[in-house]
Amino acid sequence: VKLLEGKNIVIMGVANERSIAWGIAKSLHRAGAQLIFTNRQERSYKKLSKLLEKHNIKAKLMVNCDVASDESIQQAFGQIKEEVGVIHGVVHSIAFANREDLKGAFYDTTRDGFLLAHDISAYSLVAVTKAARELMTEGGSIVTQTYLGSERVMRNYNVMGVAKAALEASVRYLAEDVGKEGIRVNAVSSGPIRTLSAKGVSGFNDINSIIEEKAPLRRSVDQDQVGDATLFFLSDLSRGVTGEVLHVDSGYHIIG
Ligand code: 0WD
Repeated sequence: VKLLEGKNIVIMGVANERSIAWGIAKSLHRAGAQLIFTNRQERSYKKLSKLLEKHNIKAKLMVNCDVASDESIQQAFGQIKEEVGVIHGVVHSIAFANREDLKGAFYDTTRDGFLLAHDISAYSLVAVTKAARELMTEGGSIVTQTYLGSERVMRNYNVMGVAKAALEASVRYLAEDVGKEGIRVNAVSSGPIRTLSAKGVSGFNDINSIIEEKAPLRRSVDQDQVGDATLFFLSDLSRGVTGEVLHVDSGYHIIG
């Protein structure tokens, strides 16, 4: 069965082949979805175009969107409405913090660094949900990407852990807002994966080897596993689930 046949899904946050959003794109494509991509940078747009060509995937639409700007979000979803019409899902796979805020003491985080991390990594989901719901006239599903640093202190993750806590709480409040419209909002909490963003977190490679040693499944997580879990949330299989955070981390979070 093709779980997403005839569904229009917006994917935000493919920077390159390693991006979690790219693993998700492949899963959704296999499930028959029509994909709409948003990119912030010209560089990401070029990389994505090459990736799509290489994997023989045709995007329904590619639009520019910088979630730091309300105007850019408005414009992106306006263009999607004009060219595609109804959408059934959004994948939010976006986060940012200054590199100097991802090491050392959390109390050294500057006011600006704190606000920036929360703006791009948490508020963006709120703004995107507001814009996307208008196009979800047949109901829909919104899925974001979070990390265990929201629940526990992970060394160096610092301000991003606090932003992810805000993101997860936002998932719950948004789920309540849009539930009556038949729209669900959920998060996947992935184990560490080597991506461009992960490189910004000091000592990231050590976390990865701890997963391989301590997690019940004794192996690290990859983009395809996150892709399939995200597919579950976007499909009807999860129709009874909203406001949830699903750990796709080889079970690491249950270990004391
Ligand atoms: O271990 C990991 N890699 C984990 C990542 C574990 C658990 C969760 N996550 C989360 C991240 O926190 C993030 O929310 O998954 C999401 C995706 O992360 P990723 O796949 O690791 O990161 P990456 O491949 O670097 O993509 C991040 C993208 C940016 O790439 P570019 O080069 O275009 O800046 O986030 C997007 C962007 O595509 N992004 C923005 N998009 C729109 N507007 C913005 C922005 N202002 N800032 C960053």
